[in-house]
Amino acid sequence: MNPYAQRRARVLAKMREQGGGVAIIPTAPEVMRNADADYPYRHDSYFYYLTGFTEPEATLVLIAGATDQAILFCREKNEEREIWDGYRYGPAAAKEKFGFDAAYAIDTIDTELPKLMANVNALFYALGSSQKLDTQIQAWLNSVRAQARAGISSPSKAVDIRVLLNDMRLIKDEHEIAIMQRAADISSHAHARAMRTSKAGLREYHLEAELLHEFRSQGSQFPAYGSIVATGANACVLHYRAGDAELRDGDLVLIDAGCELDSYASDITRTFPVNGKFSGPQKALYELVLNAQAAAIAVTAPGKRFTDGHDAALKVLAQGMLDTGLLNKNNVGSLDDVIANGDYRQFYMHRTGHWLGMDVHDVGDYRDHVPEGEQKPWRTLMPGMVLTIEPGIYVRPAEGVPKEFWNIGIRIEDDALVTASGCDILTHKAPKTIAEIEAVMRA
Ligand SMILES: [Mn+2]
Repeated sequence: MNPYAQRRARVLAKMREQGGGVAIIPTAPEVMRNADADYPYRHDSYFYYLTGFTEPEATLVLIAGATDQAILFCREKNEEREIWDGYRYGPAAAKEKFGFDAAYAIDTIDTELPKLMANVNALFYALGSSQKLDTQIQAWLNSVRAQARAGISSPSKAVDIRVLLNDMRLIKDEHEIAIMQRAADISSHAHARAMRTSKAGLREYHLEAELLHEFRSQGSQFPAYGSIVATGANACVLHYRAGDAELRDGDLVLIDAGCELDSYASDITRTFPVNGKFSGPQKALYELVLNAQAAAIAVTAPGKRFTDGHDAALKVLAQGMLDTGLLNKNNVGSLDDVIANGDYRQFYMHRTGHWLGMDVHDVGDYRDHVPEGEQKPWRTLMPGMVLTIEPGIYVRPAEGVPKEFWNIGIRIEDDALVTASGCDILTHKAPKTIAEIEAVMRA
């Protein structure tokens, strides 16, 4: 069975546990950028997870009734449109190729869906996720209700299907892990390529171009998110995009970039010196962030909590802030005080990771599921979860902060797959230690 059909079978089983019903999962709309030009099309992640189908204007319907059924609504074959826009499967070929029980033209959905919703207990869909879907569902429900006097009943309950799907998507299967490993490899090579290209006088966009070249030439369809290429003081702007600032001798460059491959994201940050050689102060803070990351990686293992990594990294970073004089002991007190009072936030203001998958900030609860009313503890890590581990330090000029550290911004980010005994760093091919980075940049 193909992985998508396997996942559909699992969703259907979960729907059955809740009394059965009909699930409706549309793909994403096409979005116009300007005039006649669309944004590059990206299908909906939930839809793709259950179909592997990448055409726009499609909807998956799953029926957990007397028998299980998976039905695709998609665009009809259309010779005229295919000349302009390219191949379409059409319902017949899509049914065969993707293993659906039935497939219909998307144009017939308004007449077909009310039939499929007749005498069904529950509707499963992404409640309130899209105005269009809400409006469609209202219309379909009304046409089922219109047949009440003919003895046809309409669904009486709605369940947010994302609750089922998010839990499934949080644990990656082998098919997904293989793709994520390839995405991580491509992004790792892209970072190494940017390091090798770097030299004073180039601009941030030159390095961005190197990243894009590597992504695309290795088969990635898109960057998974807007690439950050930030040199000098720009590295202290957390969501800075690659701009046109000049790379200057003696400055660092922070690159946060990853490709999307076959619908799966990778997410890597590396920080390196423009000229290939770390200065003393840069080295001091770099080692600190690297040690913080190692502490987080060490507690990324099954049975640990999602926040254990953040707590471990934070402890190392906060101690380092005291040791380097970024924070003045006389003002802020001990390590425990710094953590309790949040003084570290002057230099470390984000969390240490997030789930990663089809979406770069992937779905999945960050809290464990517990009975209603109980305090929800942070999520317990399990094999198959993938998360980023990305501590950093950002020093904006300020009174009392040693000048040698001003405008240094460093983040080190890897993608970790939780395994049976610990974690695998999927992005291990991206040079990371000072020795590795300096060696790559010397070559
Ligand atoms: Mn990230």
